[in-house]
Amino acid sequence: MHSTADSLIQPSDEVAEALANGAPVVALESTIISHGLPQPRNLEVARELEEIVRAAGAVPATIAVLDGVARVGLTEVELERIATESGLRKLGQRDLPLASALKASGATTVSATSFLAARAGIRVFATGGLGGVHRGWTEDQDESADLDTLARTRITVVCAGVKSILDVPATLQRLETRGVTVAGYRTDTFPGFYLHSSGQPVEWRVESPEQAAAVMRGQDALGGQETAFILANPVPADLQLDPELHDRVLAEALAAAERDGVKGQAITPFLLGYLVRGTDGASLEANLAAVKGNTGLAARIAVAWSQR
Ligand code: PSU
Ligand code: MN
Repeated sequence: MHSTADSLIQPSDEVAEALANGAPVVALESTIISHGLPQPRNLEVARELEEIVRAAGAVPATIAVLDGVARVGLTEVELERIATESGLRKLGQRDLPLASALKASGATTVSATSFLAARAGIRVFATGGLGGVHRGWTEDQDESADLDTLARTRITVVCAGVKSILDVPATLQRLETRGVTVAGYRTDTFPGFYLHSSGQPVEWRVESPEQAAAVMRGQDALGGQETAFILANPVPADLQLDPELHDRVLAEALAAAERDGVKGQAITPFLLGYLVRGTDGASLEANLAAVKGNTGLAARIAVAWSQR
């Protein structure tokens, strides 16, 4: 028997119906729930993000792989599994065939979520901060697969920039080289994830969900390589992490990672976890404020997109 994409990628009834009717849908990733946020807050947040999408008149589609099947839109029980099951894998796009074949379960990163969302027919996706080029790249060549997927996937990702644990200028450079469309949402500086600004300029600025939808229409009308549209939406300045505290604890976290030899898939959760503890939870609040803001904006964009 052959498995088809249809049996490997399963939208929930609600998501399938919304897509069939051209109703607005917003994809949400699950790695932030399983690996990016501490329990039990992660489950509350997972529910809250779905509520934010619904309040804006769109349907949430949290994506994860359960027992080998990529689920697009989770039930309450499935959301709980992602938030509480121990040993859940962190799946990038390249891991999906393995997870399917071996009937594994895992949370999906930005790369896997973008891929699956696009395959399912979802155009708008909200997350916290993208992966990118890690500091020390010259030694480890650690560049998140997020960038590569976004260079060849037609999806709009609303994010608070890229994670500030990364080499932000190098990441922006890679996005430019790979031809990914990037704009700031009502800002001229690229956001800094926990921080309102990374200090790096962003050359384009979009002022409204309707403008974002127009950019998406432009992508489709122009054709060519199916690239993503990254809309970088800063955490409000009054909800950001104190920049001095951020810089100090991040320096400690990077030193600890180096000392403990943390690398590869483990480095992002390690650094994010260190920041949460080292800032007494302040980084968590800034992270959540960013994700919630992005989710609301993504929902408004999905609504504008559905009215085309
Ligand atoms: N944004 C957050 N928290 C996270 C992540 C993003 O606010 O935990 C996750 C995303 O799933 C992203 C992943 O794709 O971290 C990047 O991991 P890596 O650097 O190993 O590619
Ligand atoms: Mn990596």
